[in-house]
Amino acid sequence: MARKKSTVARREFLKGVVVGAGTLAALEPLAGAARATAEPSAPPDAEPAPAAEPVAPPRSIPLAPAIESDPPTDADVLTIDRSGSDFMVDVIKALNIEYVCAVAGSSFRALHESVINYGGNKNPEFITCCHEESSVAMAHGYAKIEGKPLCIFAHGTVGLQHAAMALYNAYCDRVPVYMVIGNNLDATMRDANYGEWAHSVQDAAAMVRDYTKWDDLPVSLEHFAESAMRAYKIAMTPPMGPVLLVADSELQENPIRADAKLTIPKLALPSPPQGDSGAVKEAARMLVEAENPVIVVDHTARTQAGIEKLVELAEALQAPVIDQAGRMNFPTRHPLNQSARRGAVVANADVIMGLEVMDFWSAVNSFHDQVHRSSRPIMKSDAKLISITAGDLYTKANYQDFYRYEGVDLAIAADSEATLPSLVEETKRLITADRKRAFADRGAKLAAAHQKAFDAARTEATYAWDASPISTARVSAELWAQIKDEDWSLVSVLRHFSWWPLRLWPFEKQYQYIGTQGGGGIGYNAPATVGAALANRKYGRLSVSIQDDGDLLFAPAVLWTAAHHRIPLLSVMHNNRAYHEELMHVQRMANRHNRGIDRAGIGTTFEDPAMDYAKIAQGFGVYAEGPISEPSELAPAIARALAVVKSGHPALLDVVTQPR
Ligand SMILES: Cc1ncc(C[n+]2csc(CCOP(=O)(O)OP(=O)(O)O)c2C)c(N)n1
Ligand SMILES: [Mg+2]
Repeated sequence: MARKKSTVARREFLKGVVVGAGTLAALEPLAGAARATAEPSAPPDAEPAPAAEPVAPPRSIPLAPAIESDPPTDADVLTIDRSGSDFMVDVIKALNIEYVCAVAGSSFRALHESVINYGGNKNPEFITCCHEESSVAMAHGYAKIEGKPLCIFAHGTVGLQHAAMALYNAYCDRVPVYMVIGNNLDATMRDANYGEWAHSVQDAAAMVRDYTKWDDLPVSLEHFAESAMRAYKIAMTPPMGPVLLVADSELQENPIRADAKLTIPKLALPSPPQGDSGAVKEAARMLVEAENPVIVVDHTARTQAGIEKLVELAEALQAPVIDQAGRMNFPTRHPLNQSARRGAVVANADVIMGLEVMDFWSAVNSFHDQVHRSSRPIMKSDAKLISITAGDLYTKANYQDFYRYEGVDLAIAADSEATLPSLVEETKRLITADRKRAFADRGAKLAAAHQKAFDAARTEATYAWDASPISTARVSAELWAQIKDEDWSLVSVLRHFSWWPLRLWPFEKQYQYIGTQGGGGIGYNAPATVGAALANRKYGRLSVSIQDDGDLLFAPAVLWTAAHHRIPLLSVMHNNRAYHEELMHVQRMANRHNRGIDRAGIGTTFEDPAMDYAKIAQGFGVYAEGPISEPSELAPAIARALAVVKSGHPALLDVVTQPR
């Protein structure tokens, strides 16, 4: 068999790729993360590539003639020096993407190989995943810490099908996820031996288009570069969301055309929309004149600066803040944090302002799940409502994640965090000495109420302190006792855990809490916590997670990903040996139908045999202990597991717990 050998060295190729001047400068991560340099790179053992010379204004240099322009021969061509996938990796590098999470799939085999060899497996580094749902949920958790996406590669058919629910979670959670999928579009180029017919699709993105913000199918490398920039920009513009690029296999694998003028265009992330100045003034006037204003927050703060601006606003007004906990928004032990007193505070309010609240209706109404479902307002009938949300700028129709319509008095279609500075300024400008005195009185009462609610929560936490299985409050307290002096980051969902940490620990920093699944899809927590821990690793933060058993069972092999890639994470299991939430639903139905709850465990509990999560985790190479059912055994086990985590590895404690 004859073999063709390209004569064009990679350094020649690199000369042909010029990153748009200013591309990197525009890529400030939202969470204030350090920026990596992202220049077109060569494999570690290759001669260093010459720096691309920026030429202004055209940002492309024609490639040197390549062997691919020679007349075709009958010989089998086995090697090429420059594939489209190399250029795609340059584009991904220009986006400052640190990691690619993927289950290997031949429809993106060229991209895979280009990342690990051509790209030197650094920025991005390939993270081996065992389920595409885990790849995406890892990206979801990572983005909520880092404020920017990592990349996911997947098969365009079966891989995307596995990834779909995790994409939906990220979509509902307004989180940027950047996905590149492989596909073989040209039917005549599909190799049946590799299953390329069943793994090919006309319109790969169709199945997730309802819950992705944008997708594209670029047909040339130039097109890929433009679409890659556009996708990043769309994903990162509030309301943020997942985006999808289809990288056709031929485009990945074929040699770069000799006449291609490859350019990586500039990327400037749009500054998020601020509220109209007149509307912001009106909102400030309503808040300052109100006797009892309330601020409701949810997906509000993206950065530490956002948290601080919110604190400034609440303090200027001495107004209570109700946190619906979609993000880390407001310090939990701040005297104005009245999240535990929502009913009382909302009932007393004359002005209620929602900042990036996904479900404003539920903030001001109660809903009752009885035979005849009913609801009623919990606010005064003449209370005025203000809403500031980028959600008003973007809604799709099919999936109903936009919640019930709430009629508000003043709706500002803008990003809350970006609007807060002008709102704070206007508010402060309007506050007179008289109002300040009234606000101080209000603040003192709220501070006393906060302390009272906190004391009540502490008392509640002592109930069943010595119970076995262990109470969730005890698990929370034992964990806190050993992490409180560390730079900790709690990366898990807390809804099934009676929210104990949020009720008792002092959360202050953006990365200390990252909200929920978004779409409520179980199977999010385990991989999202690994992704968040991956983001935390370079800052030396201690990542801790409360891990529900049912959630872990969806795709437990993400534990191996954590072990293999040395991702330090302490997972303390909330092992109630059940899909307890669903058990309660079945109990409710059994009661409603007057049949008793004895059989409600059928289909909802994990007993006979109980599962041994320590063994499961150990099987994936993770340090693990358990089952731990005695409260006295918990503290020493946490200490041992923390030592493992501090040495740079994941650890899991299987703690058998009370249901809630
Ligand atoms: C993908 C998916 N399937 C099913 C459900 C329904 N569901 C909601 S809560 C829940 C139980 C989850 O069990 P676990 O994670 O152990 O939490 P627990 O309620 O036991 O504390 C299930 C199955 C869901 N939300 N998502
Ligand atoms: Mg459970």
